[in-house]
Amino acid sequence: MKITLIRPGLGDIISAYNLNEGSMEPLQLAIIAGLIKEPDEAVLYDDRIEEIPFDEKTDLVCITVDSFSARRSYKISNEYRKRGVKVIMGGMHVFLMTEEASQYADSIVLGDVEPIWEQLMRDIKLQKLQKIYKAPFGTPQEGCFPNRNIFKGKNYLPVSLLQFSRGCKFNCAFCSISQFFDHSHKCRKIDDVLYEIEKDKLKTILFVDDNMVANKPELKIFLKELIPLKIKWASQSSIDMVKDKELLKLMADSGCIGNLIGFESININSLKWYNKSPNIQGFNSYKEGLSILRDYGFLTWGSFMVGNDFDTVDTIEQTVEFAIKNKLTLAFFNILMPYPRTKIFEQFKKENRLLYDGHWWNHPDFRYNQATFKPKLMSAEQLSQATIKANRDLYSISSITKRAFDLKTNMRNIVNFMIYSRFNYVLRNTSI
Ligand code: B12
Ligand code: SF4
Repeated sequence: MKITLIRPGLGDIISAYNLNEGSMEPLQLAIIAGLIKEPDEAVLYDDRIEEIPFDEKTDLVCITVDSFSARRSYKISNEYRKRGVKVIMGGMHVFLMTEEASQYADSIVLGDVEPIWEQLMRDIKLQKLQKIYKAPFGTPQEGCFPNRNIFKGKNYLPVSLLQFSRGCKFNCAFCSISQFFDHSHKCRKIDDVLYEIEKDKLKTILFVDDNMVANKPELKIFLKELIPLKIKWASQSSIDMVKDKELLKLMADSGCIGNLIGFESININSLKWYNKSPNIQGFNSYKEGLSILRDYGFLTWGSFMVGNDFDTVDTIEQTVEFAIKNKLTLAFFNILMPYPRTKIFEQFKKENRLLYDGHWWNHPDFRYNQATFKPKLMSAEQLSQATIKANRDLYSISSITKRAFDLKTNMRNIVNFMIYSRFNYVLRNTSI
Protein backbone atom coordinates (compact mmCIF):
# COMPACT_ATOMS: atom_id res chain seq x y z
CA MET A 1 0.00 0.00 0.00
CA LYS A 2 1.28 3.46 -0.88
CA ILE A 3 0.53 6.07 1.78
CA THR A 4 0.76 9.77 0.93
CA LEU A 5 1.54 12.04 3.88
CA ILE A 6 0.48 15.66 3.55
CA ARG A 7 1.65 18.72 5.47
CA PRO A 8 -0.87 21.38 4.42
CA GLY A 9 0.17 24.98 3.86
CA LEU A 10 -1.92 27.97 4.79
CA GLY A 11 -3.61 28.09 1.38
CA ASP A 12 -5.33 31.33 0.48
CA ILE A 13 -5.28 32.79 4.00
CA ILE A 14 -1.79 34.22 3.58
CA SER A 15 -1.88 37.86 2.58
CA ALA A 16 0.86 40.23 3.67
CA TYR A 17 2.82 37.35 5.14
CA ASN A 18 4.74 34.60 3.49
CA LEU A 19 5.08 31.99 6.18
CA ASN A 20 6.27 29.41 3.71
CA GLU A 21 9.80 30.70 3.60
CA GLY A 22 12.20 28.72 5.75
CA SER A 23 9.97 25.73 6.47
CA MET A 24 10.83 23.12 9.06
CA GLU A 25 10.47 19.36 8.90
CA PRO A 26 6.99 18.12 9.84
CA LEU A 27 7.89 15.77 12.69
CA GLN A 28 4.43 14.21 13.06
CA LEU A 29 4.55 12.91 9.50
CA ALA A 30 8.00 11.38 10.01
CA ILE A 31 6.55 9.60 13.06
CA ILE A 32 3.76 8.19 10.90
CA ALA A 33 6.33 7.23 8.24
CA GLY A 34 8.25 5.43 11.00
CA LEU A 35 5.16 3.41 11.88
CA ILE A 36 4.63 2.32 8.27
CA LYS A 37 6.17 -1.10 7.78
CA GLU A 38 7.24 -2.78 4.52
CA PRO A 39 5.82 -3.67 2.06
CA ASP A 40 3.76 -0.50 2.68
CA GLU A 41 5.55 2.69 1.68
CA ALA A 42 5.31 6.39 2.49
CA VAL A 43 5.75 9.53 0.42
CA LEU A 44 5.58 13.09 1.76
CA TYR A 45 4.19 16.16 0.04
CA ASP A 46 4.62 19.44 1.84
CA ASP A 47 2.08 21.91 0.53
CA ARG A 48 4.12 24.81 1.97
CA ILE A 49 6.97 24.20 -0.44
CA GLU A 50 5.74 22.06 -3.34
CA GLU A 51 2.72 21.29 -5.51
CA ILE A 52 0.70 18.28 -4.47
CA PRO A 53 0.41 15.83 -7.40
CA PHE A 54 -3.20 14.91 -6.79
CA ASP A 55 -3.27 12.56 -9.79
CA GLU A 56 -0.29 10.49 -8.64
CA LYS A 57 -1.45 6.99 -7.74
CA THR A 58 -1.87 6.43 -4.00
CA ASP A 59 -3.89 4.12 -1.77
CA LEU A 60 -4.30 6.30 1.30
CA VAL A 61 -3.76 9.91 2.32
CA CYS A 62 -2.87 11.10 5.84
CA ILE A 63 -3.15 14.82 6.57
CA THR A 64 -1.98 16.61 9.70
CA VAL A 65 -4.25 19.52 10.56
CA ASP A 66 -3.92 22.54 12.83
CA SER A 67 -6.43 25.38 12.99
CA PHE A 68 -4.57 27.69 10.61
CA SER A 69 -4.28 24.99 7.97
CA ALA A 70 -7.75 23.50 8.48
CA ARG A 71 -9.44 25.14 5.52
CA ARG A 72 -6.60 24.21 3.17
CA SER A 73 -6.59 20.64 4.57
CA TYR A 74 -10.28 20.26 3.79
CA LYS A 75 -9.68 21.40 0.21
CA ILE A 76 -6.80 18.95 -0.20
CA SER A 77 -8.92 16.17 1.22
CA ASN A 78 -11.77 16.96 -1.18
CA GLU A 79 -9.37 16.69 -4.12
CA TYR A 80 -8.26 13.21 -3.09
CA ARG A 81 -11.73 11.98 -2.17
CA LYS A 82 -13.02 13.18 -5.55
CA ARG A 83 -10.47 10.74 -7.01
CA GLY A 84 -11.73 7.91 -4.81
CA VAL A 85 -8.76 7.92 -2.38
CA LYS A 86 -9.47 7.48 1.32
CA VAL A 87 -8.29 10.29 3.62
CA ILE A 88 -7.39 10.11 7.30
CA MET A 89 -6.88 13.30 9.29
CA GLY A 90 -5.23 13.87 12.65
CA GLY A 91 -3.63 16.63 14.68
CA MET A 92 -4.65 19.45 16.97
CA HIS A 93 -7.56 20.91 15.01
CA VAL A 94 -9.17 17.55 14.33
CA PHE A 95 -9.26 16.96 18.07
CA LEU A 96 -10.69 20.42 18.78
CA MET A 97 -13.29 20.38 15.97
CA THR A 98 -14.16 16.69 15.72
CA GLU A 99 -17.53 17.01 13.99
CA GLU A 100 -16.34 19.60 11.52
CA ALA A 101 -13.22 17.63 10.56
CA SER A 102 -15.01 14.33 10.21
CA GLN A 103 -17.16 15.82 7.42
CA TYR A 104 -14.00 16.20 5.35
CA ALA A 105 -12.29 12.86 6.02
CA ASP A 106 -13.06 9.17 5.80
CA SER A 107 -11.62 8.75 9.24
CA ILE A 108 -10.12 10.96 11.94
CA VAL A 109 -7.73 10.25 14.80
CA LEU A 110 -8.08 12.06 18.10
CA GLY A 111 -4.80 12.25 20.01
CA ASP A 112 -1.41 10.72 19.29
CA VAL A 113 -1.13 8.36 16.33
CA GLU A 114 1.35 5.84 17.82
CA PRO A 115 -1.00 3.71 19.96
CA ILE A 116 -3.69 3.57 17.27
CA TRP A 117 -1.71 3.03 14.06
CA GLU A 118 -1.68 -0.78 13.99
CA GLN A 119 -5.43 -0.97 14.45
CA LEU A 120 -5.89 1.70 11.79
CA MET A 121 -3.84 -0.29 9.26
CA ARG A 122 -5.67 -3.52 10.10
CA ASP A 123 -9.05 -1.86 9.64
CA ILE A 124 -8.08 -0.27 6.31
CA LYS A 125 -6.85 -3.53 4.90
CA LEU A 126 -10.06 -5.26 6.01
CA GLN A 127 -12.02 -2.31 4.58
CA LYS A 128 -13.51 -1.70 8.02
CA LEU A 129 -12.23 1.81 8.59
CA GLN A 130 -14.05 3.48 11.51
CA LYS A 131 -15.10 7.11 11.36
CA ILE A 132 -13.28 8.08 14.59
CA TYR A 133 -10.34 6.62 16.46
CA LYS A 134 -9.57 7.83 19.95
CA ALA A 135 -5.98 7.25 21.04
CA PRO A 136 -5.33 6.58 24.74
CA PHE A 137 -2.84 8.84 26.54
CA GLY A 138 0.38 7.17 27.60
CA THR A 139 4.14 7.57 27.50
CA PRO A 140 4.70 9.62 24.33
CA GLN A 141 6.22 7.99 21.28
CA GLU A 142 7.23 4.88 23.27
CA GLY A 143 9.55 2.75 21.13
CA CYS A 144 8.52 4.71 18.01
CA PHE A 145 11.11 6.48 15.92
CA PRO A 146 10.55 8.92 13.09
CA ASN A 147 11.59 7.98 9.58
CA ARG A 148 13.40 11.16 8.53
CA ASN A 149 14.19 9.77 5.07
CA ILE A 150 10.91 11.29 3.88
CA PHE A 151 12.50 14.75 4.29
CA LYS A 152 15.23 14.11 1.71
CA GLY A 153 15.41 16.71 -1.05
CA LYS A 154 12.87 19.04 0.56
CA ASN A 155 15.38 21.71 1.52
CA TYR A 156 14.05 22.27 5.03
CA LEU A 157 15.87 24.51 7.48
CA PRO A 158 18.97 22.68 8.75
CA VAL A 159 17.55 21.78 12.13
CA SER A 160 16.01 18.50 13.28
CA LEU A 161 12.79 18.52 15.27
CA LEU A 162 12.51 16.20 18.24
CA GLN A 163 10.44 15.84 21.39
CA PHE A 164 11.55 15.08 24.92
CA SER A 165 8.07 15.55 26.32
CA ARG A 166 4.51 16.39 25.34
CA GLY A 167 1.82 18.51 26.91
CA CYS A 168 1.79 21.18 29.58
CA LYS A 169 0.42 21.46 33.11
CA PHE A 170 -0.47 25.13 32.78
CA ASN A 171 -3.80 26.43 31.63
CA CYS A 172 -3.31 29.59 29.60
CA ALA A 173 -6.63 30.93 28.41
CA PHE A 174 -5.62 31.18 24.74
CA CYS A 175 -3.75 27.91 24.36
CA SER A 176 -4.98 24.73 22.66
CA ILE A 177 -2.42 22.54 24.37
CA SER A 178 -4.19 22.16 27.69
CA GLN A 179 -7.31 20.97 25.82
CA PHE A 180 -5.41 18.46 23.69
CA PHE A 181 -3.35 16.99 26.54
CA ASP A 182 -5.95 17.55 29.26
CA HIS A 183 -3.45 19.55 31.37
CA SER A 184 -1.04 16.67 31.48
CA HIS A 185 2.66 16.64 30.74
CA LYS A 186 4.50 13.44 29.97
CA CYS A 187 8.16 12.78 29.23
CA ARG A 188 9.40 10.24 26.74
CA LYS A 189 11.70 7.46 27.89
CA ILE A 190 15.14 9.05 28.11
CA ASP A 191 16.79 6.06 26.40
CA ASP A 192 14.40 6.41 23.45
CA VAL A 193 15.31 10.08 22.98
CA LEU A 194 19.04 9.40 23.22
CA TYR A 195 18.74 6.46 20.81
CA GLU A 196 16.84 8.63 18.31
CA ILE A 197 19.56 11.30 18.41
CA GLU A 198 22.32 8.78 17.89
CA LYS A 199 20.49 6.65 15.30
CA ASP A 200 19.73 9.63 13.05
CA LYS A 201 23.04 11.37 13.86
CA LEU A 202 21.19 14.53 14.85
CA LYS A 203 23.54 17.42 15.51
CA THR A 204 21.32 20.51 15.64
CA ILE A 205 18.00 19.96 17.34
CA LEU A 206 14.90 21.98 18.05
CA PHE A 207 12.98 20.36 20.88
CA VAL A 208 9.38 21.11 19.96
CA ASP A 209 8.10 20.28 23.43
CA ASP A 210 5.22 22.47 24.48
CA ASN A 211 7.29 23.37 27.51
CA MET A 212 10.70 21.69 27.72
CA VAL A 213 11.25 22.68 31.37
CA ALA A 214 7.87 21.49 32.66
CA ASN A 215 9.38 18.53 34.54
CA LYS A 216 12.70 19.89 35.79
CA PRO A 217 13.94 16.80 37.73
CA GLU A 218 13.41 14.50 34.72
CA LEU A 219 14.92 17.08 32.36
CA LYS A 220 18.04 17.32 34.51
CA ILE A 221 18.55 13.54 34.26
CA PHE A 222 18.15 13.76 30.49
CA LEU A 223 20.53 16.71 30.10
CA LYS A 224 23.27 14.93 32.03
CA GLU A 225 22.99 12.06 29.53
CA LEU A 226 22.94 14.52 26.64
CA ILE A 227 26.26 16.20 27.46
CA PRO A 228 28.52 13.49 25.91
CA LEU A 229 26.56 13.59 22.62
CA LYS A 230 27.89 17.10 21.99
CA ILE A 231 24.90 18.44 20.12
CA LYS A 232 23.53 21.97 19.77
CA TRP A 233 19.93 22.43 20.73
CA ALA A 234 17.15 24.95 21.27
CA SER A 235 13.73 24.54 22.83
CA GLN A 236 10.44 26.08 23.82
CA SER A 237 10.62 26.81 27.52
CA SER A 238 8.78 28.90 30.07
CA ILE A 239 10.54 31.86 31.72
CA ASP A 240 10.26 30.31 35.19
CA MET A 241 13.33 28.23 34.26
CA VAL A 242 15.50 31.16 35.39
CA LYS A 243 14.75 30.28 39.01
CA ASP A 244 16.74 27.03 38.71
CA LYS A 245 20.46 27.72 38.26
CA GLU A 246 21.42 24.03 38.32
CA LEU A 247 19.07 23.49 35.39
CA LEU A 248 20.45 26.47 33.46
CA LYS A 249 23.99 25.20 33.92
CA LEU A 250 23.04 21.73 32.65
CA MET A 251 21.25 23.32 29.70
CA ALA A 252 24.37 25.26 28.79
CA ASP A 253 26.68 22.26 29.31
CA SER A 254 24.53 20.03 27.11
CA GLY A 255 24.62 22.46 24.16
CA CYS A 256 21.57 24.68 24.58
CA ILE A 257 21.93 27.74 22.38
CA GLY A 258 18.61 29.36 23.08
CA ASN A 259 14.94 29.18 23.86
CA LEU A 260 11.63 30.25 22.44
CA ILE A 261 9.88 31.88 25.38
CA GLY A 262 6.21 32.84 25.51
CA PHE A 263 6.35 36.28 27.17
CA GLU A 264 2.90 37.11 25.76
CA SER A 265 2.74 40.55 27.38
CA ILE A 266 4.78 43.02 29.39
CA ASN A 267 1.70 44.03 31.40
CA ILE A 268 0.87 42.07 34.55
CA ASN A 269 -2.89 42.61 34.10
CA SER A 270 -2.70 41.10 30.63
CA LEU A 271 -0.71 38.14 31.95
CA LYS A 272 -3.38 37.57 34.59
CA TRP A 273 -6.11 37.88 31.96
CA TYR A 274 -4.26 35.28 29.85
CA ASN A 275 -3.82 33.14 32.99
CA LYS A 276 -0.16 32.78 31.99
CA SER A 277 0.85 31.31 35.35
CA PRO A 278 4.55 30.51 34.69
CA ASN A 279 5.10 34.21 33.96
CA ILE A 280 3.23 35.40 37.04
CA GLN A 281 4.14 32.94 39.80
CA GLY A 282 7.01 34.20 41.89
CA PHE A 283 8.71 35.95 39.03
CA ASN A 284 8.02 39.54 38.23
CA SER A 285 10.71 41.01 36.08
CA TYR A 286 11.39 39.91 32.54
CA LYS A 287 14.40 42.18 32.54
CA GLU A 288 15.98 40.26 35.41
CA GLY A 289 15.09 36.91 33.81
CA LEU A 290 16.61 37.93 30.50
CA SER A 291 19.75 39.07 32.21
CA ILE A 292 20.11 35.64 33.88
CA LEU A 293 19.60 33.89 30.53
CA ARG A 294 22.17 36.22 28.99
CA ASP A 295 24.73 35.16 31.61
CA TYR A 296 24.46 31.61 30.28
CA GLY A 297 24.79 32.86 26.70
CA PHE A 298 21.32 31.70 25.64
CA LEU A 299 19.66 33.35 22.67
CA THR A 300 16.05 34.31 23.33
CA TRP A 301 13.25 34.14 20.80
CA GLY A 302 10.34 35.99 22.38
CA SER A 303 6.73 35.27 21.54
CA PHE A 304 4.10 37.92 22.30
CA MET A 305 0.34 37.70 22.05
CA VAL A 306 -1.35 41.00 21.26
CA GLY A 307 -4.96 42.15 21.43
CA ASN A 308 -6.02 41.28 24.96
CA ASP A 309 -8.52 43.41 26.89
CA PHE A 310 -5.75 45.69 28.25
CA ASP A 311 -3.94 46.20 24.94
CA THR A 312 -4.03 49.37 22.89
CA VAL A 313 -2.07 50.39 19.79
CA ASP A 314 0.34 52.13 22.22
CA THR A 315 0.93 49.07 24.41
CA ILE A 316 1.72 47.04 21.29
CA GLU A 317 4.32 49.62 20.31
CA GLN A 318 5.75 49.54 23.83
CA THR A 319 6.06 45.76 23.57
CA VAL A 320 8.12 46.14 20.39
CA GLU A 321 10.33 48.69 22.18
CA PHE A 322 10.78 46.19 25.03
CA ALA A 323 11.93 43.51 22.56
CA ILE A 324 14.39 45.88 20.90
CA LYS A 325 15.70 47.32 24.16
CA ASN A 326 16.29 43.85 25.56
CA LYS A 327 18.01 42.80 22.33
CA LEU A 328 15.90 39.71 21.79
CA THR A 329 17.39 37.56 19.06
CA LEU A 330 13.98 37.23 17.44
CA ALA A 331 10.49 38.19 18.48
CA PHE A 332 7.06 37.22 17.17
CA PHE A 333 3.98 39.36 17.64
CA ASN A 334 0.92 37.22 17.11
CA ILE A 335 -2.65 38.41 17.26
CA LEU A 336 -4.55 36.74 20.03
CA MET A 337 -6.53 34.03 18.24
CA PRO A 338 -9.64 32.47 19.70
CA TYR A 339 -8.73 28.86 18.94
CA PRO A 340 -11.71 26.53 19.13
CA ARG A 341 -12.61 25.26 22.61
CA THR A 342 -10.11 27.48 24.44
CA LYS A 343 -11.26 29.65 27.36
CA ILE A 344 -10.79 32.80 25.29
CA PHE A 345 -12.95 31.36 22.54
CA GLU A 346 -15.75 30.53 24.97
CA GLN A 347 -15.50 33.97 26.61
CA PHE A 348 -15.63 35.88 23.32
CA LYS A 349 -18.50 33.70 22.15
CA LYS A 350 -20.46 34.51 25.31
CA GLU A 351 -19.69 38.21 24.92
CA ASN A 352 -20.68 38.09 21.24
CA ARG A 353 -17.26 39.33 20.15
CA LEU A 354 -16.35 36.64 17.61
CA LEU A 355 -16.02 37.72 13.97
CA TYR A 356 -16.14 35.45 10.87
CA ASP A 357 -19.37 33.81 12.08
CA GLY A 358 -17.45 32.32 15.00
CA HIS A 359 -15.27 30.00 12.88
CA TRP A 360 -12.44 32.01 11.37
CA TRP A 361 -10.38 28.91 10.54
CA ASN A 362 -12.90 27.73 7.94
CA HIS A 363 -14.22 31.09 6.74
CA PRO A 364 -13.50 32.10 3.12
CA ASP A 365 -12.77 35.73 4.05
CA PHE A 366 -10.27 35.13 6.84
CA ARG A 367 -6.67 36.07 6.10
CA TYR A 368 -3.52 35.52 8.20
CA ASN A 369 -2.85 38.22 10.79
CA GLN A 370 -6.37 39.59 10.77
CA ALA A 371 -8.11 39.98 14.10
CA THR A 372 -10.94 37.50 14.44
CA PHE A 373 -12.70 39.13 17.39
CA LYS A 374 -13.69 42.60 18.56
CA PRO A 375 -10.90 43.88 20.84
CA LYS A 376 -11.90 46.00 23.83
CA LEU A 377 -9.73 49.11 23.45
CA MET A 378 -9.29 49.35 19.67
CA SER A 379 -10.98 48.17 16.51
CA ALA A 380 -10.24 44.81 14.90
CA GLU A 381 -8.66 46.63 11.96
CA GLN A 382 -6.42 48.68 14.29
CA LEU A 383 -5.28 45.49 15.98
CA SER A 384 -4.49 43.83 12.65
CA GLN A 385 -2.53 46.83 11.41
CA ALA A 386 -0.70 47.31 14.72
CA THR A 387 0.41 43.67 14.65
CA ILE A 388 1.67 43.88 11.08
CA LYS A 389 3.52 47.07 12.00
CA ALA A 390 4.98 45.46 15.15
CA ASN A 391 6.56 42.66 13.13
CA ARG A 392 7.82 45.08 10.49
CA ASP A 393 9.35 47.35 13.13
CA LEU A 394 11.06 44.45 14.85
CA TYR A 395 12.69 43.39 11.59
CA SER A 396 13.55 46.89 10.39
CA ILE A 397 17.22 47.47 9.58
CA SER A 398 17.57 49.78 12.58
CA SER A 399 16.10 47.22 14.99
CA ILE A 400 18.18 44.35 13.55
CA THR A 401 21.31 46.47 13.97
CA LYS A 402 20.47 47.57 17.53
CA ARG A 403 19.61 44.05 18.69
CA ALA A 404 22.73 42.54 17.15
CA PHE A 405 25.08 44.31 19.55
CA ASP A 406 24.94 42.01 22.53
CA LEU A 407 28.28 40.39 23.23
CA LYS A 408 26.75 37.89 25.66
CA THR A 409 24.22 36.51 23.16
CA ASN A 410 23.75 37.58 19.53
CA MET A 411 27.44 38.42 19.09
CA ARG A 412 28.82 35.94 21.61
CA ASN A 413 30.48 33.89 18.88
CA ILE A 414 30.37 33.38 15.14
CA VAL A 415 27.72 30.62 15.31
CA ASN A 416 25.34 32.80 17.32
CA PHE A 417 25.87 35.69 14.97
CA MET A 418 25.18 33.49 11.95
CA ILE A 419 21.96 32.25 13.55
CA TYR A 420 21.03 35.83 14.39
CA SER A 421 21.66 37.08 10.86
CA ARG A 422 20.05 34.18 9.00
CA PHE A 423 16.79 34.15 10.96
CA ASN A 424 16.43 37.92 11.12
CA TYR A 425 16.89 37.93 7.35
CA VAL A 426 14.22 35.22 6.85
CA LEU A 427 11.79 36.96 9.18
CA ARG A 428 12.44 40.37 7.65
CA ASN A 429 11.42 38.88 4.31
CA THR A 430 8.25 37.35 5.72
CA SER A 431 7.19 40.52 7.53
CA ILE A 432 7.37 43.09 4.72
C1 B12 B 1 6.95 23.18 16.24
C2 B12 B 1 5.72 24.03 16.15
C3 B12 B 1 5.72 25.04 15.19
C4 B12 B 1 6.82 25.26 14.19
C5 B12 B 1 6.49 24.47 12.92
C6 B12 B 1 7.40 23.33 12.73
C7 B12 B 1 7.20 22.70 11.37
N1 B12 B 1 7.38 21.45 11.30
O1 B12 B 1 6.92 23.35 10.42
C8 B12 B 1 6.69 26.77 13.89
C9 B12 B 1 7.47 27.54 14.92
C10 B12 B 1 7.09 27.22 12.51
C11 B12 B 1 5.20 26.92 14.17
C12 B12 B 1 4.44 27.89 13.58
C13 B12 B 1 3.15 28.12 13.94
N2 B12 B 1 2.45 27.52 14.92
CO1 B12 B 1 3.07 25.97 15.87
N3 B12 B 1 3.57 24.57 16.97
C14 B12 B 1 4.62 23.83 17.00
C15 B12 B 1 4.49 22.82 18.15
C16 B12 B 1 5.20 23.37 19.36
C17 B12 B 1 4.98 21.42 17.92
C18 B12 B 1 4.42 20.75 16.68
C19 B12 B 1 5.05 19.41 16.58
O2 B12 B 1 5.93 19.17 15.78
N4 B12 B 1 4.62 18.50 17.46
C20 B12 B 1 5.17 17.17 17.51
C21 B12 B 1 4.23 16.18 16.87
C22 B12 B 1 4.85 14.80 16.93
O3 B12 B 1 3.04 16.18 17.62
P1 B12 B 1 1.63 16.50 16.97
O4 B12 B 1 1.73 17.46 15.89
O5 B12 B 1 0.66 16.76 18.06
O6 B12 B 1 1.27 15.11 16.28
C23 B12 B 1 0.79 13.99 17.00
C24 B12 B 1 -0.76 13.90 17.05
O7 B12 B 1 -1.38 15.15 16.97
C25 B12 B 1 -1.13 12.98 15.94
N5 B12 B 1 -1.22 13.50 14.58
C26 B12 B 1 -0.79 14.66 14.07
N6 B12 B 1 -1.05 14.72 12.76
C27 B12 B 1 -1.64 13.59 12.41
C28 B12 B 1 -2.11 13.15 11.17
C29 B12 B 1 -2.71 11.90 11.09
C30 B12 B 1 -3.22 11.44 9.79
C31 B12 B 1 -2.85 11.09 12.25
C32 B12 B 1 -3.48 9.78 12.16
C33 B12 B 1 -2.39 11.56 13.49
C34 B12 B 1 -1.77 12.78 13.56
O8 B12 B 1 -0.05 12.05 15.98
C35 B12 B 1 1.18 12.80 16.14
C36 B12 B 1 2.24 11.94 16.76
O9 B12 B 1 1.87 11.54 18.05
C37 B12 B 1 2.94 22.82 18.34
C38 B12 B 1 2.46 22.37 19.68
C39 B12 B 1 1.94 20.94 19.60
N7 B12 B 1 2.00 20.24 20.68
O10 B12 B 1 1.45 20.48 18.59
C40 B12 B 1 2.59 24.25 17.98
C41 B12 B 1 1.21 24.54 17.45
C42 B12 B 1 0.80 23.46 16.49
N8 B12 B 1 1.42 25.78 16.71
C43 B12 B 1 0.44 26.60 16.81
C44 B12 B 1 0.39 27.87 16.15
C45 B12 B 1 -0.75 28.76 16.52
C46 B12 B 1 1.34 28.23 15.20
C47 B12 B 1 1.34 29.51 14.36
C48 B12 B 1 0.01 29.84 13.77
C49 B12 B 1 1.89 30.64 15.23
C50 B12 B 1 1.72 31.97 14.59
N9 B12 B 1 0.76 32.72 15.05
O11 B12 B 1 2.41 32.31 13.68
C51 B12 B 1 2.40 29.22 13.28
C52 B12 B 1 1.89 28.80 11.91
C53 B12 B 1 1.32 27.40 11.85
C54 B12 B 1 1.08 26.88 10.46
N10 B12 B 1 0.04 26.13 10.24
O12 B12 B 1 1.82 27.16 9.53
C55 B12 B 1 -0.65 26.06 17.70
C56 B12 B 1 -1.83 25.58 16.88
C57 B12 B 1 -3.14 25.76 17.61
C58 B12 B 1 -4.25 25.16 16.85
N11 B12 B 1 -5.42 25.16 17.45
O13 B12 B 1 -4.13 24.71 15.76
C59 B12 B 1 0.11 24.94 18.49
C60 B12 B 1 -0.73 23.76 18.92
C61 B12 B 1 0.77 25.63 19.71
C62 B12 B 1 -0.14 26.07 20.82
N12 B12 B 1 0.43 26.32 21.96
O14 B12 B 1 -1.32 26.23 20.72
N13 B12 B 1 4.76 25.98 15.04
S1 SF4 C 1 2.63 27.53 29.24
FE1 SF4 C 1 2.66 27.51 26.96
S2 SF4 C 1 2.04 25.42 26.32
FE2 SF4 C 1 1.52 25.67 28.49
S3 SF4 C 1 -0.67 26.25 28.48
FE3 SF4 C 1 0.58 28.15 28.56
S4 SF4 C 1 0.90 28.77 26.40
FE4 SF4 C 1 0.17 26.62 26.40
